[in-house]
Amino acid sequence: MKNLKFAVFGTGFWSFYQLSGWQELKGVEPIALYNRTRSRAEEIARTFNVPHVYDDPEELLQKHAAELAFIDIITDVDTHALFTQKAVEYGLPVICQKPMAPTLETARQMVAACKNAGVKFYIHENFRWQAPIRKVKSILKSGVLGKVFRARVTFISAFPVFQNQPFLAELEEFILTDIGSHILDICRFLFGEAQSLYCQINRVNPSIKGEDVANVLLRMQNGISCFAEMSYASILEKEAFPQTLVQVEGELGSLVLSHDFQIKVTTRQGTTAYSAEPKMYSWVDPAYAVVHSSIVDCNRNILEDLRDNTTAETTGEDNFETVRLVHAAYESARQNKVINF
Ligand code: 89Y
Repeated sequence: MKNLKFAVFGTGFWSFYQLSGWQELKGVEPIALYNRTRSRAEEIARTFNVPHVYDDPEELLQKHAAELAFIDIITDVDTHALFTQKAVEYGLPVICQKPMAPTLETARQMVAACKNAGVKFYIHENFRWQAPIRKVKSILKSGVLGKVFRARVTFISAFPVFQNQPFLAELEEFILTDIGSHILDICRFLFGEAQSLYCQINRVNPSIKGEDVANVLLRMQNGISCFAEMSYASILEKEAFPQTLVQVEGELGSLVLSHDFQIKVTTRQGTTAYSAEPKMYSWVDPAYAVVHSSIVDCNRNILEDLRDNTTAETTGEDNFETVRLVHAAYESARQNKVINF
């Protein structure tokens, strides 16, 4: 089987983990890196043995497009549309980090541009690929809880996230785009599409620009009432970062995903406990373990689609529905109104 060669655009904080994730998979090979600051790209190229480095994206594409199977965009959100457009011009499948775009309209244009050009478009949305979230999904699918009527998806933390990713402090729209993109995607993944939502936001930390607390109450099309709560301002006895905690109530029982990947399912017959630990690769930063580990599973799913047209879960078209929820949440918070879809 021939290796699929790819180029990476952007060699910031996440690129080390994204490239480490690719290294766990067979048949895929990074051959060129682009970064605005060349020295940083050279550093990453040395770490991963990538032969070509550029600080001009056009030059990279002119020299290598013919041998590339896809490009992987790991830049900040502001350049996602630009580089996706470049991929479209060169007819190359493209993977883009979340959040897809800074506005809903830009996201819509990106999805349409790829569709019209027949270019495969994926979003690297990895939270739904986390081991405990997959386990919750399989328990829900088993039907043991009966008809689900209520859920709570929680990401509450005081982790100093701005140390590793300082640009997050500069975002006018912070937690809903950064974490809401993941959490609302998990809500869709577990409980289906939303029919309406209502959102309230707060900014607690005075040294950042955007909101760091968000509460989103969704009514799903199947009637489930789903509360998604997020915070980077909550100092709790047990810091959970970067874990998502989940509680689900159904007519026959309940499920709780609590700290350290422990899941308990309770029915009238009693409680069953499961553990859903992430796979600990050698390169995983323990502070981000469950997230880093899920990069491999997300990449594998996309790779299968690139090779065999299997339909990846996190296509641009699918993720557009998550982007829609994020921006509807801002709209709801601005207007203090329920948004119906
Ligand atoms: O950027 C975010 C992400 O995608 O996962 C956690 C994070 O690094 C900080 O909120």
